Amino acid sequence: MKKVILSLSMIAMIGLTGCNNQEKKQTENAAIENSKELVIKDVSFGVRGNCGMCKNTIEKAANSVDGVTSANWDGNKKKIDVSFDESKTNLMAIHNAIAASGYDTEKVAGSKEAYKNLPGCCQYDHSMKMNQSGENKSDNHSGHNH
Ligand SMILES: [Cu+2]
Repeated sequence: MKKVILSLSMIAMIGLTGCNNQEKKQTENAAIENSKELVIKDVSFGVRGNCGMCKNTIEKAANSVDGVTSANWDGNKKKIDVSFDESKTNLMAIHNAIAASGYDTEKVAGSKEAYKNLPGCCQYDHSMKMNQSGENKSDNHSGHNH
């Protein structure tokens, strides 16, 4: 009986130490995806854009890549979360597809031709900051981790 209580409290402790739960969540999601016997990889990277129409265009471009299972562009953070089957495509193919639709990504500059054909409201500022997640920067919560 003591042993059971001991191991239970250990499990509880392991659970509580996960304060940095963002990363943990992602690995949990990946584990769920993997159980479908697909090699699904989750990535996110910066993509410039303005509005809901941009969101449609960007996500459509990403989804047009064979092997992409989901794409979600965040207009506030200027970044996209993409899940894709690693056996079917790769990260650069997704960058290239989005760039071809006229949008700058972190790695590939958007097609100028496609950009010219975007609606006026979508002609985003090329100096716009991308990927404003604060994930890899100290985001002024200096001193405490959460
Ligand atoms: Cu737009």
